[in-house]
Amino acid sequence: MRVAIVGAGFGGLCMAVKLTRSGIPHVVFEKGAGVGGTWRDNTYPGAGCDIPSHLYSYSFDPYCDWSRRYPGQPEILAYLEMIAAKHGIRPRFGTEVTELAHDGAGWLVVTPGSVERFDVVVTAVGQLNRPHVPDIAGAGSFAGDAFHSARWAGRDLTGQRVAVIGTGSSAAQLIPPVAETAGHVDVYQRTPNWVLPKADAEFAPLTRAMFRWVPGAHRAYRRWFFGYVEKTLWPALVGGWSTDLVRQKALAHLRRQVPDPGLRRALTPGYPPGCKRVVFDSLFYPALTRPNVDLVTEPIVRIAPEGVETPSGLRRADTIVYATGFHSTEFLLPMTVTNADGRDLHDQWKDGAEAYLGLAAPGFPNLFFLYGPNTNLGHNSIVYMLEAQVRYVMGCLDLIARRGRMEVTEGAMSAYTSALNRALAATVWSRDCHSWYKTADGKITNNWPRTAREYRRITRRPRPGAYKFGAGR
Ligand code: N01
Repeated sequence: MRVAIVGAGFGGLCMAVKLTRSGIPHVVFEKGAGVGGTWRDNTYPGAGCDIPSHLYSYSFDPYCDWSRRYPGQPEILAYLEMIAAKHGIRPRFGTEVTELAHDGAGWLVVTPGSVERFDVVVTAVGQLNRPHVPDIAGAGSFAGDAFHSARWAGRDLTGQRVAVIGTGSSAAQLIPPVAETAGHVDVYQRTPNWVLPKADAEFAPLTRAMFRWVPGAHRAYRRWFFGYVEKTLWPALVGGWSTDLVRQKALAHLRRQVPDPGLRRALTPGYPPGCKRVVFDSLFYPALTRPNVDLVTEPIVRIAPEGVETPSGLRRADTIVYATGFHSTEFLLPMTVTNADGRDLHDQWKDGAEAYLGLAAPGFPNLFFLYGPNTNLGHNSIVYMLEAQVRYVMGCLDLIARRGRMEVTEGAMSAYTSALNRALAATVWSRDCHSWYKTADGKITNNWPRTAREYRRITRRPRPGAYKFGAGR
């Protein structure tokens, strides 16, 4: 059996490690020049993770020597590079998969210079991999430098007048360090976010040494933290009993950090916490109170060669940073995926992507998605979800070896979707707010509505009854 993996980020590397350990031949296709996925792409100043460090490495290869409570991008990327080197994973870099097509005998994996057949394909391309740059009138006429937050490429904005469009997690992380050296920063906010404090700090040398050298310390801390996040954050961020506590905590954070009542009002959201992804940050609000930073809440009318226009006039800028998010609901694009009957997966998904357990789609045998539809978490580490998915796919490979090509049935898919939709309808994400969790029509395609532990439980092993098996692989 030969397996193709598309993507060498957290998901693709995890899959490759497990296949390597099992001796299953595989190829990792990676369009970029290195491993790391989102942690290779997002190099803006301040880039880091708002999930505690000790939850952010694989359980089978835990990193115990984190320098901080919340890991920065360079440290996460170094960890993933270490994983690839340690397990001898050598992706084909600079090789973008443009098409997956089943020809009846197997999956043809098409790249600009090659076509190769595999028995099984596992996609691991992430949900936040394609930058979204809004189509603002006049954007092309801007005379300065304009770029997306995920395409920073080492720029230094010292002394410049900077316009940052967007106030999501990326903007909240990059604005504080940029404001320290820029001449002036205008922050264009369309919708305020709920912001919770992030108690980041370097680990004291003794604490760091304990995690590194005391047997079991890291594992015990990780287990405790995981349980804490599941019990407290999950019910709060899906709209459960503790949502009001989050609101109170966020409002207290805002009061503590922003003395000006006018600015505070502008930063206070009008929708329930959790409806959009909560921002965890303790540096964002203080940055907005700096004399060289303005929060602009008026709508952007157009972009002119000299800067950004609002109804009150032109605000000059040398550089525009689009911290405007990603094409999060367009799963797998721009790849085309067709089955042996010529059916296009994106036609099947035209009303919003759906997959059984987020992992498989009817009509598309031996094709598995990591971090697929409805497997994102608003509260816990995605690494945990990815490991559950990889374990499930390994179970599927075992079934394929014994029973032949496998394809999830329409019945299993529709029963799963009905239960998922019922659970999603009860969450705060379905309420009246715009977020990257849902399509323009309001279908929630990204988030998993239950706890991470529950997801792991239901993906413990594939249920053969949910699949039909065909001849050959
Ligand atoms: O993107 P976003 P992000 N005119 O989609 C605004 C993860 N992440 O890159 O809210 C004006 O959240 C948009 O406004 P509105 C994390 O899961 C994790 O910041 O749509 N503004 C919003 O303010 C996060 O949630 C870490 O009204 C426009 C912003 O742009 C996810 O990545 C760190 C606009 C987009 O916010 C995405 O975060 C960083 C327009 N036309 C990111 N279009 C960790 O720590 C969009 N906006 C793990």
